[in-house]
Amino acid sequence: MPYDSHSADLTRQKEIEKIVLLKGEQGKIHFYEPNELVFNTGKLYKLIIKNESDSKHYFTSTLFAKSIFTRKVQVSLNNKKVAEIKGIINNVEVWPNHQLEWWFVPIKTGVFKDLYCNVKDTKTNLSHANMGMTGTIIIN
Ligand SMILES: [Cu+2]
Repeated sequence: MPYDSHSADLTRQKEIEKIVLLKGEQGKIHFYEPNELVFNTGKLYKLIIKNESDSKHYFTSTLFAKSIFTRKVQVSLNNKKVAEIKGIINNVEVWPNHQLEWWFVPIKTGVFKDLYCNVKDTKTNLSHANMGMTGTIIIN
């Protein structure tokens, strides 16, 4: 129980759900859908990062990670919670046909164009970012 029952805990408000899909095909293309995500400061978000492709992918944005307060990253398997990771998260990696939830509250505004995936494509030897897997995160 909190000592001060009147304190406002921004991480306990009703969450706003957003989904970003990790898509593509080895040797052809890799991308985020959508490749632009918009959030507002002070709101609690549940960002579902879902891999619907045949490769593993990173969701990496250092500027974004520095502009949010992470409540938890939750991992589920067959719709059953199997893990919660708490603390400062800098990036996450998701394997094919799996997903995770990143629960966070944006605390700093900005336009962050450093979202990318640095996994190497097994057929072209290019990074996924070089094949199109980049994006922008906007915090208003
Ligand atoms: Cu990737």
